[in-house]
Amino acid sequence: MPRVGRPTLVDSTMIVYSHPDHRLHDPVEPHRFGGLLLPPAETASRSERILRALSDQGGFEVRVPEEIDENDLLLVHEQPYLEFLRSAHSRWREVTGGPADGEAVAYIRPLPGMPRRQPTHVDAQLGYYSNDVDPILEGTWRAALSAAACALAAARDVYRGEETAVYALCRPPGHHAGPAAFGGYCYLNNTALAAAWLASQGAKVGIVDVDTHHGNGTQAVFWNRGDVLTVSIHGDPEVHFPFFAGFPEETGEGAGAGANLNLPLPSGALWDEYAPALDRALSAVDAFGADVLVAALGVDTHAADRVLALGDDDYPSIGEALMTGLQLPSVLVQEGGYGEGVLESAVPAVLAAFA
Ligand code: Q9C
Ligand code: ZN
Repeated sequence: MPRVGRPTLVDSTMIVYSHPDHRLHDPVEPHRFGGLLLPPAETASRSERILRALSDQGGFEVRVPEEIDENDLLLVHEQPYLEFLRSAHSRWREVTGGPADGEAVAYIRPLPGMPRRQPTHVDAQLGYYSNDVDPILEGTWRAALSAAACALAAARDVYRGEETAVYALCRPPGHHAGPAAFGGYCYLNNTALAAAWLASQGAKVGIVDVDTHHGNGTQAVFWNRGDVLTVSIHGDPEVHFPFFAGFPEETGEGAGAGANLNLPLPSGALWDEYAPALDRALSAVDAFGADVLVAALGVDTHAADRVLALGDDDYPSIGEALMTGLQLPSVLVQEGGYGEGVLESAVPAVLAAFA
């Protein structure tokens, strides 16, 4: 069995990958969600908030990842989707006369139940390649590439055994992006890319997704694969985004049969319900025999983000459980977390357990 390297030297600082290009994706247009017109929640300030909090806590070394090899994206995503993402904004401008700072958003989708013809018009492609109302900005592609580069750099460092745990401060986030779809603020699936790259090196990978929303994109990517275990703990999809996936009966198919575990929790769940789910997740990774952990580290489980209701004090316990519960080399990939004070307190708290 291939071994992911284990460092022999203990060092006290944790490497953080962050890329300034994330700022190129900073949507401003409000969108309608269930009757409410809301400003975007997933904005560039999120990374700045996290970086400030890490610098206040100390013990982190922030690095810019090297440029991505775009062929690595094919480990997870389909080529036509990548070409769409790269060209969508400029083609949208040509067709609509929209401004450079305009936000291209889907308004039409294929009628369900009919075979899908691959469309050529950019307005049709926006609906064909998404399941949500997320915008594509002029800089979305470069920002998404920069996030993917962070995740891949973190995976490489951990694989080489130079580090036990590396944090990829990815934004935009990734776990709702499928092989050929964006949604839920996600364009390229950073978590899946880190895991697929590690698997391509022969590692057995366990993904634990602790974002408060089901990791539907990640589940889709590995649905038929037996070399990557996907586990997600999240708010009940009967009443929470992404609604159409995240139920316990979804366990994978083909070679991936039994390699997907969904652990939904009731709305407003507290630590007393969360902790047993986390234990089950870690037992599954252990039973799978993973060589390496990829954690999809959303901190929107916090009460302020209004799906589950964890508190500030629970995040050191999440870090501790992931670290001591598994004792695996770990790639920690930032996903969601939005509310006032949530990122600032929860992210450093989880990382402290690994640092
Ligand atoms: N009330 C991530 O956490 N929901 N994505 C919008 C607003 C979209 C979450 C509804 C939630 C997407 C990465
Ligand atoms: Zn989330």
